[in-house]
Amino acid sequence: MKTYSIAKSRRIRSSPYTSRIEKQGVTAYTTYNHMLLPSAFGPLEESYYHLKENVQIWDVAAERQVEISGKDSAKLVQLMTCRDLSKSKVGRCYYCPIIDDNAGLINDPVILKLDENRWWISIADSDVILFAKGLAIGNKFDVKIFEPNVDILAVQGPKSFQLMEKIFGKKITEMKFFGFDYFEFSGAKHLIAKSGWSKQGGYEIYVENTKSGLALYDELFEVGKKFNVKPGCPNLIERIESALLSYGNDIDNNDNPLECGLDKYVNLETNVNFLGKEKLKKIKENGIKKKLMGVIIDSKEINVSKSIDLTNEKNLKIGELRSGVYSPHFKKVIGIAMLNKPHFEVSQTFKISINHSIYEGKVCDLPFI
Ligand code: THG
Repeated sequence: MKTYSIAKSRRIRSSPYTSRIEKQGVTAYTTYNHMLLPSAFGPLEESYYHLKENVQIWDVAAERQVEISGKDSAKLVQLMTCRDLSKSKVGRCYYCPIIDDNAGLINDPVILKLDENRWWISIADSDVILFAKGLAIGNKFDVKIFEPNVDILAVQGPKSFQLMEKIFGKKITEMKFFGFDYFEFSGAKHLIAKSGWSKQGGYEIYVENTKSGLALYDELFEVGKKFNVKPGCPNLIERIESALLSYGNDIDNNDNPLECGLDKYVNLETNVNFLGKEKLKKIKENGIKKKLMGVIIDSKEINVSKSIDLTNEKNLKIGELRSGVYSPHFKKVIGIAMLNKPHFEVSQTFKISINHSIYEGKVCDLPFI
């Protein structure tokens, strides 16, 4: 496959860590929230094994924050998500589908409750800030909405706990999954959450003080030497095996959360007010017409840069592949696909054309592992 370099410009923003990761050997970027997001440090498989056994530091500054504060902030945040946040607690993170009036997904962020009247929406790749501002203006809400200078550093992998304990002490190992607290480093307090876009465990450091953050970046690599630390980034193989969804790739505005297996984060029984609630009730009543599923394909290689049709024995389209990668664990290509009714059944078979050859595949449940 021919590859191309990315043309940098002001519109595709760098992060405070860009100069460091470029010295450390980043080999590919994608863009995310109008920002550079590293997508490879050498071969994907090497990084995959390293992540599953050691610890990596990721520049995920592209996971931007939309800060919403003010008297009506809780009302606005709730209006945007179908997850009931009425019992949410300060110091906790919540994975929340954001949907429009038609129940179409706008984003699938992590929402942090910083205070009763102050929230960070840690967004995937779409302009949530514009949607939030439009809703606030239309509803005459008393809120302040802006993108603060927050540049997340993720520390991911099984050795992340020992590494972070060495720097921040025992208290950091006692934090619960999706909890957050504040930890001091080199003259600044940093919000650190036990979260991250891998299933290998770890933390996310929401760096606001860049100077202290860069000192922390260097310290993580210094102290990390004995844990075999390496620079890394969200890993396509690991994230597909773990079924961590990627907005814009696996799911988009033409899908609703029930079609995407996000039922756990859809609360229709309580009396909170959010956009698309009536629509979602109807969808639930009538049943979904398509569903996001896993697929396993009898192939050793794939590059997914657009949807690829899945067809049945009559050559009729039964769904589309949206992400895919060769998995060293399954020794086959695995992927995330949207299957049309009635084909979203486990062990449904299909055909797919990859590089002008036809391969067989089978539908399965998510996550793979
Ligand atoms: N961390 C932060 N911001 C983010 C991401 C992140 N913004 C963009 C993107 N990732 C948002 N998407 C996701 C998708 C999945 C998860 C987090 C963010 C996730 N899910 C867990 C799971 O599926 O097992 C747990 C969810 C739960 O049960 O609450 O972690 O990674 N800051």
